[in-house]
Amino acid sequence: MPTGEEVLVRVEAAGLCRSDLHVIDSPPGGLPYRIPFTLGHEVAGRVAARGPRATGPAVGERVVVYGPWGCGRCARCASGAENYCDRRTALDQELTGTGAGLGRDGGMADTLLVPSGRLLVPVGDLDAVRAAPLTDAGLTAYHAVTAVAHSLTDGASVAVLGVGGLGHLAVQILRATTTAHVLAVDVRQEALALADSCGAHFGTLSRPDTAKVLRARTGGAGAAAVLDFVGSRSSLELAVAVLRAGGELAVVGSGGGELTVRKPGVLPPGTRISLPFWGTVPELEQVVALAREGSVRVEVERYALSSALEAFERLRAGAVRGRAVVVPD
Ligand code: FEH
Ligand code: ZN
Ligand code: ZN
Repeated sequence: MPTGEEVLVRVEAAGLCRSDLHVIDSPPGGLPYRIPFTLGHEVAGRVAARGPRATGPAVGERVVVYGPWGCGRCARCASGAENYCDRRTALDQELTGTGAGLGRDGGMADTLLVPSGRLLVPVGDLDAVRAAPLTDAGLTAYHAVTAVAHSLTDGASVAVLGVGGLGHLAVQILRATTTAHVLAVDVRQEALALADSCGAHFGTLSRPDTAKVLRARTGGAGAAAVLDFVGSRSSLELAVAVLRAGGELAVVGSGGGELTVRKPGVLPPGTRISLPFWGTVPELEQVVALAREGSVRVEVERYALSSALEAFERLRAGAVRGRAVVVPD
């Protein structure tokens, strides 16, 4: 039973993420976490019980769980930016783990014990299977769009590299919150079809001439911003080739690619680079609001929790359309 500020959530859905595969594939001692722990950092459910000092949503309320659990006390956490908690990067490593399902027991289970009600966002009547991905895929995409949004004025173009679990939501968030011309790139034709259904203005397969094709779509100046949800060598090379001078590059994907930052070098003058990580509680509230108003809709593949390994293999093979979500049996 929950004690103090803790809240027990009965899990209704948990999304799968490539970061889960990194955890699964890590060699012994390769994780900054004590093992074993339960996976699942993208969770929706219903408040089942609250500790005596708990705050936030009441018992019975339907919620999503903010995944990056910080110390709750530093300046970053006080502003809701627990994704950038000062104690997570501090040498003393005061925190145990990154959050739910990442060093702490997560939501690929029947229940999830959450340290505080400050980490819960009410979702009203949003379907849990479509709400869970808002906490990671949706929130990370929203945070990345926010990082570059100031450059997306006056019909500027933005390139979205990778239209998977995060990219398809980024397209919708861009269409709902900016006037940017959205250019989508992926290696799969079905992903481009998804980008089109999400509102992308243009989509193209990744080919040797993609930079030229995209630059032509921008009238030659290049994309004011590039959101790279792949982060591979080839996606970063494409990003550099299509960026407008004075543009914004947000590298979100952990695809192992590298970029040399040097002057003079491959990056256009004035380029600003960000490495956005997850998002903040206020941003999660914004993403939930966009979903509740119908501006953002997660494309999901639903699996029983007992079929999670099958879902992970489809994710590993790049075969998932949108986001894979498991539901307790
Ligand atoms: C979690 C932990 C570490 C790196 C990246 C992630 C993302 O899946 C969170 O969105
Ligand atoms: Zn994740
Ligand atoms: Zn903190």
